[in-house]
Amino acid sequence: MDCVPSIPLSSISQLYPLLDISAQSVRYKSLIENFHSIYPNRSPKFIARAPGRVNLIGEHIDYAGFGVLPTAIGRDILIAVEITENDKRVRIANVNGEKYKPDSWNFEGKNKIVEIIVDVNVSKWSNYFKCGYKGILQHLGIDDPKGMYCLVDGIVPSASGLSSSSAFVCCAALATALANDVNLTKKQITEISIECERFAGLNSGGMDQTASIFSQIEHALYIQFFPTLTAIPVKLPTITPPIAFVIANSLITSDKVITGPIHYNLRVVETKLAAYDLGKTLFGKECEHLRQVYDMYSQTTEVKDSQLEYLSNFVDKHYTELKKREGYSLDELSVLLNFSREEIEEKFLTKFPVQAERFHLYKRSKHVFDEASRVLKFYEICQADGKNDQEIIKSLGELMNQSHKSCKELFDCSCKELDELVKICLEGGAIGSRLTGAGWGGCTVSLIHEDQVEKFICYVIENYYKLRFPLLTNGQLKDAIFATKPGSGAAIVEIK
Ligand code: NG1
Ligand code: MG
Repeated sequence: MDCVPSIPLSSISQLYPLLDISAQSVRYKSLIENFHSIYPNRSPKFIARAPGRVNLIGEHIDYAGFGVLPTAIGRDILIAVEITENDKRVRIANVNGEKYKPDSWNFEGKNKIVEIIVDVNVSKWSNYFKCGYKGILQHLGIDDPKGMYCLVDGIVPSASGLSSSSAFVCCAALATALANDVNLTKKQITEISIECERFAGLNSGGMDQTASIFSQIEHALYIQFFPTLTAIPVKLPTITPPIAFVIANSLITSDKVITGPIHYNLRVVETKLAAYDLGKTLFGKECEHLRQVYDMYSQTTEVKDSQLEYLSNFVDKHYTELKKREGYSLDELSVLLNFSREEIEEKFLTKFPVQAERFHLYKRSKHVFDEASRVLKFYEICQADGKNDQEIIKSLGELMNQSHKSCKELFDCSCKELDELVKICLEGGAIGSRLTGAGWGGCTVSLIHEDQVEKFICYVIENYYKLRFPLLTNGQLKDAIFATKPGSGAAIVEIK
């Protein structure tokens, strides 16, 4: 079920609510002024906006096919756009022109669309725009696109697990669709954005793009990928005192496109290898991802509640019996899966480059089943009425803590600074704290009573930032640690 009605994009005010920009009107105004000075005699026709997200729970399980629970944050990407009929050139500039240099390219015919290439080896900021642009043109077979003048203003911290990349891809897709006057539903825009962000070299799941497009103010989003993409808004529990989420950046940057072969893309492959092994072992069938293993198992049992737990226990038993809790070399995998080394490379390791000495099937699959089960519990707690407030917040916090432990110990996607930051956050009064996003650096998210946010932030500044990054200015500190409320998803601002 698509829980948002399929309205054509032309009904933009229904699909992408026209923003109340009063809170940020200075930023919008200055974007327009900047536009005029960068592109003299031109005026933007609209501003597309797409937010970053913070994942509350459900890490590294979207690409394994399991549901996740993020929420949009207030920090977003804006793209001011003017359209021209005179040529098919795209010009893109950034308000932070020092750091992000202008770029432009020509559309040279439908068959050459692949050449609007996103060169993975050159880590260029405009690549993400090209992903969204190329995705829309390719998907719709547009061979006569409009020319575009674009100016970008992004305030989602980059390389920190808050999804600046997906916000940018979604925003570019939205801007391109609108500039070319095409009718697309939210679900279509999301699916195209998911698909086309992979042009940038990461075999990513779909959580970030869905959160950026579908989020609703004051709600988290329960996103499922099977049997089809759905996004259900989830009201977070209203308790006394109210709860808040604080994002704290470890300030260790992790550029996943660069480290993809040893981190992100490798994890995707490890979960797929585990799915293949478990599918064969349990049902004699080839499974593509762990969700498929779960679905097959569901069909064989009446017990609906504890299926993930069963599978989690099964991987314990299975890899203990095989004496393979510590992973497989390529040669050992070839024995396990009954493929030659070449077949394994061909089937699992070529689509996106991967480098590894050992492949951890046990630890990754165990994390995925346990984390999927934590997401369901988190979602259920949010929906349950009448529970004692203290009990609710304690259970949510506990699930977040377990999630971090599992990311650290089973999924190996934390780092020492993130672990230290989580520890400090808990000492500073957080009820739950965990890394958010892909990890290996980037941000943590902490659950906290709203009335303690200020004290909490001071504690973390004293004990993390002042010690590790003593030279940070107050402005930089405000960017590094801040409270966030579930914000709204992508939107369009018409400029009259
Ligand atoms: P971040 O860290 O925000 O880029 C990435 C993936 C998600 C998800 C998380 C881990 C992309 C675009 N996003 O998020 O799909 O797998 O890691 O849960 O690669
Ligand atoms: Mg990203």
